[in-house]
Amino acid sequence: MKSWIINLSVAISLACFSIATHAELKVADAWVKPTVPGQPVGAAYMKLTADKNVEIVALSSPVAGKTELHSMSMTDNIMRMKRVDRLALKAGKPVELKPGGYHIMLMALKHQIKEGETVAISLVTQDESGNKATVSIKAIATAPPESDSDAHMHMHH
Ligand SMILES: [Cu+2]
Repeated sequence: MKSWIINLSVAISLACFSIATHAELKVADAWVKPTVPGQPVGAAYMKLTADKNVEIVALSSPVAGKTELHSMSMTDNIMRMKRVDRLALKAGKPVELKPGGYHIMLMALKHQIKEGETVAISLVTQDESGNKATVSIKAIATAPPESDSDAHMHMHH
């Protein structure tokens, strides 16, 4: 019992130490759209909140040959995706990656992403003094939330 208490206090002080010295990136509601067999690309979505100004400068996932950040916009009724090299996250300001907007594109998929599967994604952030940190995310493959995506997109046509 005594050693358990000591271990706990060590863990707490380590946690405080890391908050004091590194930018923290909060990730919420990470999910991936399940794919059909043979589908070459998939997309991941999540809410990101950084505690200080950082940029996402690199991404990777073991399920994809290439992982990129994309933006999406509607021009002349056509959805266009553009690669975003660096995505800026302002301190305390949540950025939502969602269908029809920013998304993480999983390219050259190595296998089908089935509903219920957990997909690992790593983000590399860089703060204003150039310090890099890697954030590991577990995104769940699940059908898109009712309120999103296709329903909204179709309304623009
Ligand atoms: Cu894309």
